[in-house]
Amino acid sequence: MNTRLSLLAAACVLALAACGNDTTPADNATPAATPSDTAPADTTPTDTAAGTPATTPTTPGSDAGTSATPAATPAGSDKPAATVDNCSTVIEGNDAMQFNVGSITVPSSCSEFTITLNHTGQMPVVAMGHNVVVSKASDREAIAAAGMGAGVDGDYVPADDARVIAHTELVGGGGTTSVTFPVSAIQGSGPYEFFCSFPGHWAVMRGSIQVG
Ligand SMILES: [Cu+2]
Repeated sequence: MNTRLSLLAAACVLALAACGNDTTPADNATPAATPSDTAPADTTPTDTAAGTPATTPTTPGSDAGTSATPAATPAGSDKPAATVDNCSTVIEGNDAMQFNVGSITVPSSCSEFTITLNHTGQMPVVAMGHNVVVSKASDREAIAAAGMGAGVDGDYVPADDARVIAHTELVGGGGTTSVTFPVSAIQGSGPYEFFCSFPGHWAVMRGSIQVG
């Protein structure tokens, strides 16, 4: 009898254990399902987040395009237009790696145009040198890449490069430089840009230049 009771007890234990085991996987299944539910939940906010910033830049971009010429939108559209006087303009570069203008409109009545750059900062040319290079917008990146080989002594401008329409010297803080070029050089199929070819600067120190 004792043996049978023991067996019965053992059977009960096994049954309970079996029941317990059945319960445990069921519990495991539930949390397993929760992460699955969470994953799609994560995907949804991601899509929403991606859609939101995409919409946001579009609005300021459209505003910039409305307030300025369409050519100003891709480069320097957040900066004011340069003041032009007597077929020339004076622009500034600073120690914060910025030009003070985002676009230059050259009067069509000018046969030549002069850009003067004042470096209003204090940093040396090797650390924060600025120049002004004029080219087609589509040539900017390639000119800057080739200009790295010219080094600071070569103004970071590739020598004898037909893509370079005009360029000033590279100057450090307190320096001034200028360049004069024929307006006909920027009357072809642009758009054209002015930029600083110092390594890294060309990505942000740039603006549009057009004949208006
Ligand atoms: Cu620069």
